[in-house]
Amino acid sequence: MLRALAGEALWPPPVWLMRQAGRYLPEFRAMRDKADFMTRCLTPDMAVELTLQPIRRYAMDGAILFSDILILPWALGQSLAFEEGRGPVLDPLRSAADLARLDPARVAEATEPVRETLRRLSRELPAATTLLGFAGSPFTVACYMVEGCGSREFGATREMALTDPELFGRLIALLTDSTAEMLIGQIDAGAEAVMLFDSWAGLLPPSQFRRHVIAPTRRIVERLRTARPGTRIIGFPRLAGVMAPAYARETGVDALACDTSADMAQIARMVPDTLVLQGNLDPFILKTGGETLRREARAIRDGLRGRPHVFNLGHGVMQDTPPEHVAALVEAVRDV
Ligand code: 1CP
Repeated sequence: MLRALAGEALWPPPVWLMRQAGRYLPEFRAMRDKADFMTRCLTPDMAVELTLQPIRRYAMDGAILFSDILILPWALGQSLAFEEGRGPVLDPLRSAADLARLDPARVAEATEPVRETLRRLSRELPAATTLLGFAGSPFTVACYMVEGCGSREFGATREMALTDPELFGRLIALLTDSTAEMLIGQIDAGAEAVMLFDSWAGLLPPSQFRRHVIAPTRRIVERLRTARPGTRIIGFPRLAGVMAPAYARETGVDALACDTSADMAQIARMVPDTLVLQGNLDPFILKTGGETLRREARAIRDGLRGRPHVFNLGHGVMQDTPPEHVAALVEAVRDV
């Protein structure tokens, strides 16, 4: 996978899946009964085990650190809990006073268990398996911080961006710096490539997309390139649509992770040949399985033959996906 991320067109392409460690695996559910989600993220023994589960079963080419994008707000000092059936709940950030309570100086120490997890993983993983670190992008992390929970619209966040651009801009700047620092720490602890998840990028109109998605991502990429040259960076501006090629060109990421809605062949024509594409099978097709799964997976794979590609889904594995469908997908991608 590192060779593909460096721009080599490999055949067959390497494969890993977003949310490959998850509730669809019985061994994941067994661990879930033992400790709450934050404990699982912040206890290296558990996080290592959860990261390795899908590697043992499917020999994926990439192992993504078991953690969450919301560990950063928690490390900055914002309260965070994952409630059953509700997802993440944070103390909403709505004012300059709320912002002033965040403390970037806490992040390095608070995220030490994550780096310990990476150090252990880099010892335990097979050499051919690429260890991936990650973070949320500043805009997506800000969505949860301002809103205080998950949402379809993130109305409070988008309203703050428009009515108090100074405050919102300071939050984005703080997240940009902390994210770059945190990722440098992950790289030093063994992450061989990193992915930036911008799950809510597609909510923004073009002007705001440039300001809150492209510009901060470009700054993070520049910081990583200066501090740790050679690190491969994957960007995932979910639902960015026709803005995705501009995102790829202007941020300087090595790889563009495409969501389910993207026509990969069309995207391929809109970006430089050297840009690596990752994606983008519909997780619903994976869940459904059967001949459609094999046909659709191979259509994506075959359509990108000859250019650098990392096979993945367009979003995370759904929790009620039969584990044998994941095995069938990996087999379909690798069978040439
Ligand atoms: O109890 C549980 O098992 C909690 C479920 C869970 C898991 C397995 C959450 C809560 N996060 C995770 C792991 C996770 N999250 C990973 C680990 C590696 C892997 O892919 O296997 C990663 C990379 C993430 C990233 C993440 N977290 C994103 C970006 C990707 C995406 O899905 O768009 C987002 C938006 C989150 C927030 C989050 N964390 C958890 C939930 C339920 C949510 C979403 C809340 C919402 O609906 O908005």
